Amino acid sequence: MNAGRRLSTLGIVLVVLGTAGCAGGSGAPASTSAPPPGSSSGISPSTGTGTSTITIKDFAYGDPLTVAAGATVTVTNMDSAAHTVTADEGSAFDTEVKGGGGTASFVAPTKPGTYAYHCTFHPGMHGTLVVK
Ligand SMILES: [Cu+2]
Repeated sequence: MNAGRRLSTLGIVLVVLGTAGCAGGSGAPASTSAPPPGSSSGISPSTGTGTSTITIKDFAYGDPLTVAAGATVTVTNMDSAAHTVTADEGSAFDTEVKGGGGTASFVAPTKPGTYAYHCTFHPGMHGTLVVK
């Protein structure tokens, strides 16, 4: 009898968990957004792991992006104006991205480090690419 009660309690808990998992959506904090399998625990920037994409919007690059050495980084430009992703130092990378949803890609440096970059058209635009 006790066992039966325990099982039914477990069932309710599972149902509740399942409902909560499926109900994510409009503005929920989504504390349980399942990370992709194999992603290492530890520092996980808000930009997320796995996708190496810089989205330019409102003349801003968004949060710093962390990528693996030599990874291909895709840049999407949601502004109407064209932008570039140009490394501040040397010629680590330099890509122009046309406006209106244009995309471009570049290969991240193979040397780990933090790379600041900017837009050659708009000197006020700055971003950070972290290579590890
Ligand atoms: Cu720009």
